[in-house]
Amino acid sequence: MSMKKEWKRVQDDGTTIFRTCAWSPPGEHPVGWGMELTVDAEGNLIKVEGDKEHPIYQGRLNATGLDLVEYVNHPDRIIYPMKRAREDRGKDKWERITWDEAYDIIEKNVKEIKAKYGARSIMVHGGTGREAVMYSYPLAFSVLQTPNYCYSQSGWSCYGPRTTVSDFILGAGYPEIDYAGFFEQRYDDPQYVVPDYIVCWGKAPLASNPDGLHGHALVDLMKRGTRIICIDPRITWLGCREGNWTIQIKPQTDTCLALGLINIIVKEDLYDHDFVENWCYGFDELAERAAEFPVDYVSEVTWIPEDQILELARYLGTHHPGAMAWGLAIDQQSNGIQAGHAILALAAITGNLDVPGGLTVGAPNSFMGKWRMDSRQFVAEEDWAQRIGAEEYPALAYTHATTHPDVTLDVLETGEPYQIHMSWFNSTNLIAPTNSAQPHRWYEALKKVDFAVCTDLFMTPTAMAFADVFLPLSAFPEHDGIVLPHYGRNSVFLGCMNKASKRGECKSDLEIDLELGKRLNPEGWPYDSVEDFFDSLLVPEYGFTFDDLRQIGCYQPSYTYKKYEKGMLRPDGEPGFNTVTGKVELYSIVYEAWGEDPLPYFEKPRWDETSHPELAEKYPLIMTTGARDYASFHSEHRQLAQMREITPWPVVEIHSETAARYGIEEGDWVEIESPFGKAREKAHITDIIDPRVVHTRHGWWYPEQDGEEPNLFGVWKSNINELLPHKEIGKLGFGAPYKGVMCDIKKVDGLSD
Ligand SMILES: Nc1nc2c(c(=O)[nH]1)N[C@H]1C(S)=C(S)[C@@H](COP(=O)(O)OP(=O)(O)OC[C@H]3O[C@@H](n4cnc5c(=O)[nH]c(N)nc54)[C@H](O)[C@@H]3O)O[C@H]1N2
Ligand SMILES: Nc1nc2c(c(=O)[nH]1)N[C@H]1C(S)=C(S)[C@@H](COP(=O)(O)OP(=O)(O)OC[C@H]3O[C@@H](n4cnc5c(=O)[nH]c(N)nc54)[C@H](O)[C@@H]3O)O[C@H]1N2
Ligand SMILES: [Mo]
Repeated sequence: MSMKKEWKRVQDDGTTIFRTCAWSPPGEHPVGWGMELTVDAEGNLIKVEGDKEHPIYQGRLNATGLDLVEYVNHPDRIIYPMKRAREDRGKDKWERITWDEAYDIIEKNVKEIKAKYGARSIMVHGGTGREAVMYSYPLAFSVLQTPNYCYSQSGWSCYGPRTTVSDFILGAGYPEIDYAGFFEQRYDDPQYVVPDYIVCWGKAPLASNPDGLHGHALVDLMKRGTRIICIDPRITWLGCREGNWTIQIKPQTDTCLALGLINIIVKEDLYDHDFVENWCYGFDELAERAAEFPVDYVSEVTWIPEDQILELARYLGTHHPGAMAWGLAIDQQSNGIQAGHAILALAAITGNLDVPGGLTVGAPNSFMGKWRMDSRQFVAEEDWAQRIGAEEYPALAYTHATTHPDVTLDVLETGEPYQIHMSWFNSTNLIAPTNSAQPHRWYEALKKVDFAVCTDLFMTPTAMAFADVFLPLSAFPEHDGIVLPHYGRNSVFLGCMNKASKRGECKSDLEIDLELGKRLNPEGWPYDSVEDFFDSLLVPEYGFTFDDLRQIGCYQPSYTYKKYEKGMLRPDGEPGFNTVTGKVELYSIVYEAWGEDPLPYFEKPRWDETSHPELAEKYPLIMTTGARDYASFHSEHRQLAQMREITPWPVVEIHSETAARYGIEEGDWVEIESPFGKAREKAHITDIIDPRVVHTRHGWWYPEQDGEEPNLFGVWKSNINELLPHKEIGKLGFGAPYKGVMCDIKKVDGLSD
């Protein structure tokens, strides 16, 4: 497959148009938007357009992508390396330095800290799947050679539960909605079947385009007759279009609903006998467990009327094919592993795995992922064994090459079993409030660290609070790279990122890894250049070079359905799935070995009126948080005038009846309080939300405010993660209630007193 236009086209007016695929920034998952960037003769980005020849996007872009020119050229961008004395942390006393000086300071500190306390006393903090996600693990493992890479979200509750469930129940990566992304002819490919339905279960892909999924594909499919079924406490745009459904659920009760649906489908004999008999393990045990979930009980727990539950179960059991996609809201529950397990079981027994128009099951793809994980060889064995949280949560340690987030905070606070002396913040603004729950505790604990580095594009509250050295990052139009939607396990294409524009002395994550790697661990970094690095990974896997990819722009691999029948999913080449039993494990052998219940089960929400009736009067509402907003990616984009025009303030969504009861009107400032903390957001009165639930936004800070301590760009004012508990996690260490904690609200006079 090849793109038609040249990747670089010089115009008569002296400008140049570059074809490229985006990763981050402007802050996104590896969606890989196809773009055409116009750059003037001095190398400044002046225009962005969608690339109509891109097979997936066909010219469409998201809001933050369209605002790329403002982002890239923003005057607040940090474009030179800087340092600051340790006693000046929290003060705007930065001094410009050269890259060599920055690397010298880092090298000296790393060597001293390693000699004194060992490599494990260094911690790299990373965030979600921006471009850095590929390069920050190797930064930890083969540049700094520490075992401690920390993703600080309590219970690793984004993608952690989903990928773990997928690994052990299905023996593959997170299965994705089949939107014909693998086919050049897309929806017209003769192998493809348009799904009868897509369930967006705690997932809102139009705003989120999560993990590489092109959300707009759902609109394409609606136009071709697909019914979208949203299971959500809020009614979203997708959920209220004609023919689509919204099943309004009480937050954090999804496992109960999934088991209730399985029960009806089994009892009414609506399941796929052929798939269950040949390819599933533990059906009878699952059916027995599901029988504990009769429809009246499920209705009481989930707030969904009984007739809706019955109608939904019968619909799923009698319509084919269908894609059951479970999103972040399923992970962000203490019961997240069980919720994911039950939903995947539902997709399996209705015969929707690896079939056209169902869920795609990715064949293993080692590109980049293998290199990233192989970098662990540069961590000493004794250090690896002492990775934080590995002893307490072996399941998480086995599936994720990271520390356990909640245990990490405990270790930072207590210094036991060992102290952390150096932090590197790479792609996380963790107090902002994004990744961490109880950010104030992380803040207090991280202040104690002897030496800290932050890499970012803008000054953030996190960098202002902690960093001694700040390394300025290039945006994706400013460097070469490769974008890999779905992180390599369901990748519908490989996209080429072409360096088009330039700002200051910014460098990419990969360039920093390469340059610092050559100083600290040359054996791990034998590549002469970024291009040499990509060639060394591309050629063995695909047989083409980075330059070849540049020419074609984007490479789409092919896809084979029903791989389990053809011996294409297991390393031994036998038919079946890559699990212990070779089948989809409705009953999990691995969970059993870890001391977890092998079947999905339902646990009450940890912090609601059923688990804490004594607090029900004080906190009568349930807060869900962080449904994605078109105009931001987590804590990014608050500096951008165009994005702030769309979303000027953080808003708390409140039903009109609830607002009337509290005397709150549209635009009032509201204080939201949970048993764990308080924050302020502006009221948005809307009947899309259940009257018993409020929805708050996350990631808010105010770059326009004073950045110095104690204000830190107003980071504590709308810090919704202060309301979330620490360590309310599932048994295997995964899942935390980011989207469901009891709360109360009151009208206040402003953002602060
Ligand atoms: N209450 C609540 N909190 C949540 C959520 C929620 O739903 N509710 N969602 C959670 C989820 S799912 C996640 S994954 C986390 C995300 O949390 P994080 O990923 O930690 O997000 P940010 O705090 O925005 O930090 C990212 C920083 O990286 C910088 N950056 C952007 N692009 C790049 C790049 O290419 N390389 C590098 N090195 N840096 C870059 C940005 O400027 C920004 O400062 O937030 C979580 N927080
Ligand atoms: N623009 C933008 N895009 C993003 C991000 C961003 O910050 N901004 N973040 C990225 C990241 S890291 C992630 S993980 C993805 C997440 O993206 P998605 O998986 O789409 O998840 P969310 O948008 O957080 O929430 C989806 C829906 O779940 C609903 N919900 C809330 N609580 C519950 C519940 O208890 N049960 C059910 N069934 N539904 C519930 C919400 O109302 C919301 O409509 O988005 C990614 N994309
Ligand atoms: Mo996430």
